[in-house]
Amino acid sequence: MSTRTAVVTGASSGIGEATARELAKQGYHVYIGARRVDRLERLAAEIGGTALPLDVTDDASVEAFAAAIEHANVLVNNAGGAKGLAPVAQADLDDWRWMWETNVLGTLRVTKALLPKLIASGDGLIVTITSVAAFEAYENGSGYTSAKHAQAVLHRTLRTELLGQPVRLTEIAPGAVETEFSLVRFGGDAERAAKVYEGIDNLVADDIAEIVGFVASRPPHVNLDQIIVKPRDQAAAGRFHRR
Ligand code: NJP
Repeated sequence: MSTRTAVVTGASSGIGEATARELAKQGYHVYIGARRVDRLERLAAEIGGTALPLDVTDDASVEAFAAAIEHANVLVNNAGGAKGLAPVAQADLDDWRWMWETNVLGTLRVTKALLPKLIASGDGLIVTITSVAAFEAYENGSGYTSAKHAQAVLHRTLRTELLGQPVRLTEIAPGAVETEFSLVRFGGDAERAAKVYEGIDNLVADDIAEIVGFVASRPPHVNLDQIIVKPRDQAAAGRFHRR
């Protein structure tokens, strides 16, 4: 096979959508997965990629997704997000389950399913989009920070387990990126979501996509292990300069 292929999960919006565009621009055939298939189909038509339904929380869905992908050089584990902001004392177990299922077990399911193909490609790359929340704890964020820590440890463990295999592993940990992330976190409350980004020069999805593109375009012996990227206006997970 001469065309290199990339797989991007959560490509129906935000970072995943921008990453699919960037990798297509680099000449990859891109398989894009998410639950909102109508959005994927529009993007696939634009970039000449393949839209596939994917729910990373569902074993059968991940199995069917992986079966539809013949070979894979790049996997971008991007599907994820947060639900709610609550102190541990008032933790909503359903929100926690959503975050762990999506970020942690979702990454596990998809990675496990595609690993044989990534190894067989002879030049594989796994990029996992974690978060500054994978490095820090912040108040009211324990459901998300714990899930992102766990997702990151899964990814970092693979970096050691795959030593000797032709697969690179890169963790990209963004700070604030203006996407649908906060809209999802606050259950569709657009006003509350907008406040998160108010008065800050936020990162945008393309900023992260360009970094994925840079990582993917390094020669096979160059492994960028971890990249933490925040807006200049952000010093830590909950610390911003607002105008
Ligand atoms: O958010 P958003 P981002 N199965 O909401 C998909 C991390 N991050 O681009 O299924 C399959 O625009 C969902 O698709 P759909 C964050 O944790 C962000 O910012 O159609 N896909 C959509 O395409 C996440 O890991 C920020 O609803 C599922 C995508 O995920 C990654 O960046 C900061 C799914 C989410 O797009 C991309 O998020 C940070 C499922 N079950 C880390 N559930 C930030 N934005 O500030 C969701 O530190 N998706």
